[in-house]
Amino acid sequence: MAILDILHFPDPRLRTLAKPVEEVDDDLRQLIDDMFDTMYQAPGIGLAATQVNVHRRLIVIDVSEDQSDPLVLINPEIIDRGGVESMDEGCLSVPGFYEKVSRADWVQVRASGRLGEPLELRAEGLKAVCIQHEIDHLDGKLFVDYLSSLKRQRIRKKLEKEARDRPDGRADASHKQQLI
Ligand code: K1U
Ligand code: ZN
Repeated sequence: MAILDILHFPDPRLRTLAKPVEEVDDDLRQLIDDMFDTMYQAPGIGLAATQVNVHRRLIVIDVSEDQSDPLVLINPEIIDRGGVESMDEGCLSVPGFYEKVSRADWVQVRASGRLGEPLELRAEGLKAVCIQHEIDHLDGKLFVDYLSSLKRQRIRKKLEKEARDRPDGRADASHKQQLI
């Protein structure tokens, strides 16, 4: 079990456009397992590779209450969407802040699964919102980008202060990029 460090807003590495996964191999499956461990421990309902400083198109999700519905999406693409849903969103990269964001209420997604097998699925409600939130991460986008610049600025200032005050100074860690 490995718990990975999660990047925090406004770390510029969160703005990286992730590259497609080219090979689904044991190294990638180890990363997937580590991402699930990290997400469940946080706790959270989703995690994008971008958030753990791996700039490949990979997300993990589990919106169940008992860790019974893990979903791995490699190179996910939304091929259709509809409806409008407005719900409070949080983000493990923006700890402590929850704000309403408007998104599609259902999505049809094409991706590959943990073994590299092709997948197509329709998700609704919280799962659909979470998939959109995680794909945004792969495109370097954060839920705070949907808020007013005033709100975004306030959040940025609070998190910058918290990072400064933290003894490990984690937000100042090296800006080295990690690609597997
Ligand atoms: O991407 C992330 O940072 C994970 C994020 C996903 C998400 C939450 C809400 C709406 C859209 C996307 C989180 O998991 S934040 C934590 C959270 O929502 C939660 C934590 C424990 C139990 C239930 C929810
Ligand atoms: Zn997030």
